[in-house]
Amino acid sequence: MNYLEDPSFETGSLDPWGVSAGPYYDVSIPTSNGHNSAHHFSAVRTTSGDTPGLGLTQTVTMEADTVVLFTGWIRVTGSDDTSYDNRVNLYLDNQPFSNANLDVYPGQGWVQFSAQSTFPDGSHSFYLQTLSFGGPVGLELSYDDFSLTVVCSDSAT
Ligand SMILES: [Ca+2]
Repeated sequence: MNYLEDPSFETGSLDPWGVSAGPYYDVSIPTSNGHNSAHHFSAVRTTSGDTPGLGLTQTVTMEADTVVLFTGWIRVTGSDDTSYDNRVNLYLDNQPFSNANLDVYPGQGWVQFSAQSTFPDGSHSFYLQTLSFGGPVGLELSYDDFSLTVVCSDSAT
């Protein structure tokens, strides 16, 4: 079971994702060139240089204390300069996932990232942040095929 709704953006809508992009990105759901699918999330930079984080959030609800695994795909395009670092961070209720940092650069194509963390039961804010270091106007961050699944339930307590 994937705890995330619309994890592959195939509805063509941003709902139920919350997006924080400020004036720094043009956000859309393109209908082609996703990862193994048509639709994907796209954020194209409207300013150059370092930018505040691009955020995707969604509320998830756990029924018991569980260890969960997140996987997703990111692609950076829009520049021939492969030195522009884009760092992905994952948070739950503002606490970082363990092993949740990934650096992605233009020219790598779709790159998979994953991280594991423990969720207590209840409702939580899942937050995927990308920090873009340097880079020109037009640099595009694409995301697709997110998955948040239970690895094991903590039944010992
Ligand atoms: Ca997709």
